[in-house]
Amino acid sequence: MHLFLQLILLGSFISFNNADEIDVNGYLAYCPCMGRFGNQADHFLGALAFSKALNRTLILPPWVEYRKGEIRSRQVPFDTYFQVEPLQEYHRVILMADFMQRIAPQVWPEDKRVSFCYMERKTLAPNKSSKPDCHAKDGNPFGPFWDTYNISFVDSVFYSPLNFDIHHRAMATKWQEKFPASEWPVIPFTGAPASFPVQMENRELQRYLRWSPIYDEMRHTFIKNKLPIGAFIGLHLRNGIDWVRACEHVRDSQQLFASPQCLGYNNERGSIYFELCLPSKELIIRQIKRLIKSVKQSNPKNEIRSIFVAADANHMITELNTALSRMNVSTYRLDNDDPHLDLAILGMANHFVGNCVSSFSAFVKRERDVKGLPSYFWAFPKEKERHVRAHEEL
Ligand code: GFB
Repeated sequence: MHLFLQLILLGSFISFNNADEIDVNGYLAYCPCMGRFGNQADHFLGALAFSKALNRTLILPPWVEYRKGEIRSRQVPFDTYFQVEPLQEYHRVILMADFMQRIAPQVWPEDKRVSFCYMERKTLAPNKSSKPDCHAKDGNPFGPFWDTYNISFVDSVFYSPLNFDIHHRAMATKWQEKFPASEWPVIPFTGAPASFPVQMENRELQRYLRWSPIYDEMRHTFIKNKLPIGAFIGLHLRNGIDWVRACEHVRDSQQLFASPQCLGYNNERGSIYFELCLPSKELIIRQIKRLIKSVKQSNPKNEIRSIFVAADANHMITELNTALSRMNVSTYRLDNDDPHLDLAILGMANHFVGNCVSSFSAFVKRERDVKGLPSYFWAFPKEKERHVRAHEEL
């Protein structure tokens, strides 16, 4: 009898000699193969919700990172940035390295490793077999990701027409019926079993993503040692060349990337416009000055003393310092590029202004929503509309 089936007959969880527990409800693995951190984080929340709905343990993938000049992606263990325990309050999870070392040898023999994709993916290698396949390891980051754990696949499954929207149409039951754990102890997806941007229903799962002790400590140290005592505003400026190019798509879209976070998932709060994606320097300075003044009025005992800027290209330090010198507010940034520390600090600011279109900003917004901290977006609502509304209110 298949080992996994035997385990199911014995009970839901089986303890082995070394007390490793096998989840007879099965496991779910995936490659965070699309985009950089913000995209992967959106996908992670969806994958977490999906694995809970299917009642399978989620194998926590490493974060996939790209370094300049390197042709293969780097895989950074999940717990470098986030704690594992808080996630367990929501659902069963296990680090991928732990799963491969302790569980895989018992439930996932090499000749049973079958990759899952929606439909056939074309191979990048011209000489490979023409049999329909997921080609789960073709290209970067796909190959380097699975290679990190010495995983190869012997076959493929196409799961079309099933999808990942477990909030509708009894989707989880359909997955369970079609791919029972007794037959499929591990489902390894070629990409994330989730949508981008994150589904509205899954946004609040952010509460289970808590910074690792090292990042938590680094952010506290930065705020304590580098920023003046008093309230600070965190800014996210997304203005690198990739972003400038991406913003050209605004013209022919209703939404772009993370924009539902301010426009609403059904454009309830309007359609996208250019400044929402790429605000001008003048608009940024205008909006910051307005925010500093409004905090001074609403909270005179805790005035803004400094600005912390996170950016992928231009931090605008000189421009901001010049513009804000009369208000006695100074501007700071990290000495060395560290996107995760940027995010962690932005999560603690008294106020935050982010880019509505960016999934990097979206991460901060969700973390702050969970904590009840205020956030705003560049150029939102549209300046003209705001003036009209202010006029109407007079
Ligand atoms: O995180 P991400 O998917 O956000 O990708 P967007 C942007 C990456 O740029 C981050 C760097 O993961 C960081 O590596 N980056 C952005 C930053 N902002 C900062 C910052 O403030 N500080 C630091 N240190 N690094 C979209 C993608 O990026 O960009 C799309 O979602 C597409 O897939 C598009 O590639 C052009 O959502 O902002």
